[in-house]
Amino acid sequence: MTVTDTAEKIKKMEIRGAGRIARAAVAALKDRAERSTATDLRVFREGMEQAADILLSTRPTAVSLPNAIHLVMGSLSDDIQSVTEAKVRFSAACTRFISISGEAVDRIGRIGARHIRDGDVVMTHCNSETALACLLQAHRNGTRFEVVATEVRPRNQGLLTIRTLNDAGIATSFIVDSAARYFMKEVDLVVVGADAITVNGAVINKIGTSQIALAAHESRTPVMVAAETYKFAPRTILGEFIEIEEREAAEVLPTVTAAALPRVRVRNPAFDVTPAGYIDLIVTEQGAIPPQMAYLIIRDYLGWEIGEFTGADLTGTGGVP
Ligand code: RI2
Repeated sequence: MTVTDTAEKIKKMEIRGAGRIARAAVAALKDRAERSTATDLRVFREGMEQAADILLSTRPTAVSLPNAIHLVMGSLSDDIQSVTEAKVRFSAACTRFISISGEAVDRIGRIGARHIRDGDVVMTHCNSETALACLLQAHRNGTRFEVVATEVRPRNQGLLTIRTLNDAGIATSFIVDSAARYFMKEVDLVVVGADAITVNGAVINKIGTSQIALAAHESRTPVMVAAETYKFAPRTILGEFIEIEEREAAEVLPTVTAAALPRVRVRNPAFDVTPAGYIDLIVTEQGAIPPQMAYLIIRDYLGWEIGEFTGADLTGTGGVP
């Protein structure tokens, strides 16, 4: 698929889920590189940078997108001599990312499944392929458990989740988002995915996650986050905030209804922030960590060091420190 088509589908959420967005963007960049007719290396690079910018501007919150793009664009290093060499290296980097990110989900599933026990009731929110990998693997291991899945207004991603669970043969209760606390007393474990994880271990995930984590905290129910290492946000080391996407009002209220209520403003944030204190465990493909260890993931596995930011504006005055 072309870069423009992929960007459009990501914006409209026809392609959604932090991991899928990253893989789709990388696949589109690979396609763009392979089709490029540029013969000049500088022109080729510029074309790829423009394509990367189009994809980066689609959705602001899931850091899997900039992390994945940063990773593959990094393969276009200064020592490259020709467009042919650039295409070969870039294509290999894209293939590698797509395959590694798929393997990461499987690995997280195997690690996360160990935290689900016979007789457990597990609550999940939204549609995370990584969180689902844990549930599906536990089911394949023969663990008998039930799931409580939320609806996930306004885009109803919960429907995708219950279809997958139903097809796998996992007993599931489907509830409206506002019933999460009501059912929490029956829940043994909450499992969710992540769109971004900050250096202090806060998890940015689908709107409503923080309310569920708060209810879980109140009833001492453990919260497990399933997230690949490339969902950790390196720039939060510098105090950069994760932008929370606010989507259009029409997702919440039909435009005609809203038009009849001129003094009402519809707010539609797509994500919220769950502080590290409400999270017990983050399962990555490198192992399960407490949220307080997020910095180590950024430093040791994501390969981003403070050195990467040389030239970045740390002063807020436009200067380089
Ligand atoms: P995986 C989704 O965002 C949800 O917030 C989900 O929990 C998260 O991405 C991670 O998904 P959206 O695209 O990468 O539905 O685990 O807004 O599939």
